[in-house]
Amino acid sequence: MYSNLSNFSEDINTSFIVIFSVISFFLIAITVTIILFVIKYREKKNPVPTPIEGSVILEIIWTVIPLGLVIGMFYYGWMAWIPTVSDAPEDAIEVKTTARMWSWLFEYENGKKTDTLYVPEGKPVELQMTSPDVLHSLYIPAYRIKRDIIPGRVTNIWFEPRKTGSYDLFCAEYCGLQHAFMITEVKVLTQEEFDEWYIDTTAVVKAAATPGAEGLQILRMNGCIACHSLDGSKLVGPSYKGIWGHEVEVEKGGQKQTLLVDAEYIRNSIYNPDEEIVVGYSKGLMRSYQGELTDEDIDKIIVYLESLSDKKE
Ligand SMILES: [Cu+2]
Repeated sequence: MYSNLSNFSEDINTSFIVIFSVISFFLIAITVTIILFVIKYREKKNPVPTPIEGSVILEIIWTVIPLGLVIGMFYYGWMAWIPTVSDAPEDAIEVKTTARMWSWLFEYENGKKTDTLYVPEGKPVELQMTSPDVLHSLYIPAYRIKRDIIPGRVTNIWFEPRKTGSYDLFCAEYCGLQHAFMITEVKVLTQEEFDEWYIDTTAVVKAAATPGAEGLQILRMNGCIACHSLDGSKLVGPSYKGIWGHEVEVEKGGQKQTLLVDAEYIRNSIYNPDEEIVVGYSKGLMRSYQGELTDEDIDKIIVYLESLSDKKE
């Protein structure tokens, strides 16, 4: 039962089993006692109620035993929880983690960026987490860790994966319409596999062999495709498919207008998303990427949009 997937699993599992055992015992014991008393002391057999005297010994027993039990449960919970929020070991791999509506971004010390968390087996990993928009929460159930991510603050969490494989990583704080899209994976590799993956910063260059591949990479890394599909389906925002070079009806300053989807329009939609809203979509759902995406990035995105359209520049 996932007993050794991370350095925290065993202690958290123990505290769960202790607490679950205690409450299960009392659930059964109390239920059985109620049933027995209902039968034994039913009114038909005891028409006249017997007066009950107080009992100091009983009072002490049913105060001291539950007190010991709750302190015991607290002890196991506390001892399992404290290490998860303590400082990571010095040699931990640091990964800058950004949670945003509605995707994840992991940035490594050598500048490598991914939307899946790659880590080596048996090495501590520290996630330094921030959010540019709303509250999120990083949750890796298999590792028994969860921590909130707060806009304007950096919160840390660390763990040491003990076994290679893929495990779910998702947002556990309802953060808006596409909250459920904030699911990705921790991929635990062997040290050799990880080293090989880590030094391979050529991935972007290789992808550039097909037109628009760099643009697609930028869209993925910035979480754009959580809200804008690539296949024409309608999500929170309009799809990227087949828009380039076509006309689109937008609402601008309270009036409907027809605009051409050109470089100007794309740039404005990224920098001032609420200015020209495509009819049928809502305002206020996208933040500006001014200062995050450069003009050069947008040019690369445009090359990709062209590849999704029958119209060329
Ligand atoms: Cu979220």
